[in-house]
Amino acid sequence: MPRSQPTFDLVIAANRLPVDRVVDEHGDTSWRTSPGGLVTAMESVMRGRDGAWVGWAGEAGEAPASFDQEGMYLRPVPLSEDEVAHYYEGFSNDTLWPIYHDVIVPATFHRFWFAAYEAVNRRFAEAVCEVAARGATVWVHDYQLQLVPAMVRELRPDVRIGWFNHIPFPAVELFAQLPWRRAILEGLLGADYLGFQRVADAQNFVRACRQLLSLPTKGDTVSVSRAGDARRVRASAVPISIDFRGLQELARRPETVARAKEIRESLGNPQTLLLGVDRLDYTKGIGHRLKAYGELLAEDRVSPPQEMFVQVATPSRERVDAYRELRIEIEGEVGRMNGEHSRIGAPAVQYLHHSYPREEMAALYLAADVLVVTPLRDGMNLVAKEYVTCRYDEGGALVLSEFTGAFHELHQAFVCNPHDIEGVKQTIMRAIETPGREKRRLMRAMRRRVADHDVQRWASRFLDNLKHAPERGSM
Ligand code: GDG
Repeated sequence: MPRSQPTFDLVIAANRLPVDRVVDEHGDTSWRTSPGGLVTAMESVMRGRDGAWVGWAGEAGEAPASFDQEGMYLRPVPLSEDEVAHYYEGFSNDTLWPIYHDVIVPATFHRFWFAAYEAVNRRFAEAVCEVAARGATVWVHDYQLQLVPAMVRELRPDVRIGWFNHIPFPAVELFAQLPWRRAILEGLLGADYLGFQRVADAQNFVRACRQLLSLPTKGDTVSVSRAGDARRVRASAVPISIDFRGLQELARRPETVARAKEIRESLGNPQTLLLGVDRLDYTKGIGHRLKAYGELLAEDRVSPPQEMFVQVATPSRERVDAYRELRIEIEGEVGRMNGEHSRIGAPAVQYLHHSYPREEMAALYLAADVLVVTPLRDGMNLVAKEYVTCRYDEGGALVLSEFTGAFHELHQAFVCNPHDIEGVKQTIMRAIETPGREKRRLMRAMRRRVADHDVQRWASRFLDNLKHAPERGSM
């Protein structure tokens, strides 16, 4: 007899489940919770309530059966190899990602990619409905699942639906390029509440509904009326954050402090250690940063071993052409810079194309005098917030692009426009040369901001906004 399907009051839907499969030396597999802010935030909101998470387990083919992990019910959604290529690498990462990041690289459009996106979104919606209890709260995440809200509403008008966008929402002129713009807006309007990183993102969404769907809008709400279903959908900013207390605790551990010291020693105890940490993504402005630093090296304003630059570029989306090309370009540039400016034992740029454990990331943040964050467009940029969190010693300086969501919160950063190479050079030099006392004052203020606005607060704000979203028929 099959057991009846358990149902839950809170259902999260995100492209990935928050677990990775691990295989031990005997070939036995188990699941390890992937560390990350989203999981921490969800743990905090799920405490004391029944929660389920619907998502892909990360490997193409059949999905494992649903299972419990650390108090959460995980419901894997299967994706075939073709779906990984078309829904995920194709439509999500080669169509939507460039459009939503101001077309830094051209977007690719394929009708069969969208067909896969639709099919996979439907599968997610069905899985959500299967595990959602009557009247449940459903929280859908990110650009991969924009059709899910309307699909869930269709199947389950009893549940309350929220969606949060981790990346920017583009200006209507760019969004309008999408041949499937109507389907996407209608998909999102299935939600009761839509959360964005910045006020401008929410406004872009509302404007798109007005201009492309001719829907009435007022302030931050869009009015939808469809066959007797009249509703208002609210779109507003709820900037994401990180687990301040958890990460700070990690940074304070004696092992982390010792490792930070060791990192500095292994680099010859430079006067200034500059650090970049990014997924290897064209949105992150790694090339612009290297160009600026290369010119500072050429002008002898910085030189190894006094100044050392470490760039961690975490491997990302390696099967998408634009990412392959980016890797070739960045590695060519690093090679050139090292050829011209390195000394024996003191490279101009230490480039690391690796992924590191959290402990090592915390030690790197603690070791770095200047963190350089120069995206051309970024929803938030958690790396900036992680850096200030780790600096319990109030040391360090943050160079931050004005095109990140974090710029709207971390007002005491050394701000730059990454397109203005001369400006980036000056900002880096200011971050190096500003006296320590002044930098400590700036760091203290940024730390206060992140401590007060941590990921737990973000999650409860989102759920609160969802709970208080306009009721149906409240036109
Ligand atoms: C999207 C949006 C938004 C990186 N390398 C390693 C590692 N990381 C961790 C960082 C940080 C996370 O990955 C990256 O987060 P970001 O916010 O910087 O950027 P995206 O990956 O593009 O994230 C972004 C975010 O969603 C959340 O809403 O802020 O705008 O694009 O946490 O620490 N972690 C470990 N090893 C690595 O090598 N352990």
